[in-house]
Amino acid sequence: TKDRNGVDQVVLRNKRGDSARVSLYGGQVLSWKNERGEELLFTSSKAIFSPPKAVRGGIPICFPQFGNRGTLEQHGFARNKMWVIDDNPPPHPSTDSNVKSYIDLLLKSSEEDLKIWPHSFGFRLRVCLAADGHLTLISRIRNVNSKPFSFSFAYHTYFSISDISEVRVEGLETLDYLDNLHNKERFTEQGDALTFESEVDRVYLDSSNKVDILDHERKRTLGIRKEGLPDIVVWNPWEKKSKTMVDLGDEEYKQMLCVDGAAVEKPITLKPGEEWTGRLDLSVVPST
Ligand code: TA6
Repeated sequence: TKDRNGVDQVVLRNKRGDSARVSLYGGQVLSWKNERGEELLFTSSKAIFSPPKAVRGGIPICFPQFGNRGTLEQHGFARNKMWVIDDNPPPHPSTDSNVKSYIDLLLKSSEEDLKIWPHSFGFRLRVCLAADGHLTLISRIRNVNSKPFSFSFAYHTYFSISDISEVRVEGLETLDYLDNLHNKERFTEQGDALTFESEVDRVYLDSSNKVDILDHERKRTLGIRKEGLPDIVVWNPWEKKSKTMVDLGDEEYKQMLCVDGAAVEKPITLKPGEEWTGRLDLSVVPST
C-alpha cells in the first residue's frame, strides 16, 4: 500500500479483524497500532523518505554498527538498504501460537557493502503481529563468511509518548550506563524510575530483560522485553539538539522517546556458519 506520502509500505493486519496493524518500509517498521488503531510509535513529521537517508522514526535497525563506534556510517548501513520479502518463510515456531501474522525480510551483504564491511552475512528479520496486538521483531544474523566477524546492533525504537516531561521508565534502576553526553564514561543509575528534564543519550549495560515506559497521561504502559540484547539505549535529543536536526520538528522531541533493545558494549562475534538471534517483544497495556 502507499501511505500519506505515497511511500510504498507493507502492512500486517491482525487476523482478529480489529485495527491492530504494523506498517513496514523496507526493513524498517514505521507504524504499530493497537486494536483501537492508536499509533504507538513515533515518526517525525519531517522524516525524509529518500535512501540512503535514514527515516526518522519507527524502528530502524542499527547493523552492523551502533552509533559511531566503528568505521562505518552512523548506525551502519542496514537501515538504509532495501530489503527483500521472503515469499516462502519457514513456519513460525509453535511456541508463539499467539502470533497471527508475520512477514520475513531478507538482507544480504551486497558488493558495495562488502567494500566497506568485508564480511558476508545473511540477515533474516521476522516481524510478527500477535492476536493481542503485541509486536515482535526477531533478527537472525548468520556469518556466511570463512572468517569470524563482530558487530553491534540495536532496534532503534522511537516510541510515541504524550510528553517527555511526564513519562517514567522502570527497569533500569541501579544499572551502570555509558553516557554519550560525557565521553561515553560509565555511571550508575540511582535507585528509582528514570524521568526526563534534558537531553539523554545513554547505553544501559547488562540491563534487565524487562523495561517499561509508563505514560500516565495516555493511561498506558509500553512494555519492552528482549532476548540476546544485553543493553538498552535511552535517547531523547531535547530542544537544543532537535533544532539541529532537519528531519525532526523543533517541538517533536516532546512526543518521542527512544528505548532500544541493543548489543552495544560487547559486540557480538560470530564464527563461520554461526547464527545470532536478537528478539524484541513490545506490548502495550492500559495502566491507571
Ligand atoms: O540513540 C543514540 C544515538 O546514537 C544518538 O546519539 C543519536 O545520534 C541517535 O542515535 C539518532 O541517530 P540518527 O543517526 O538516527 O540521527
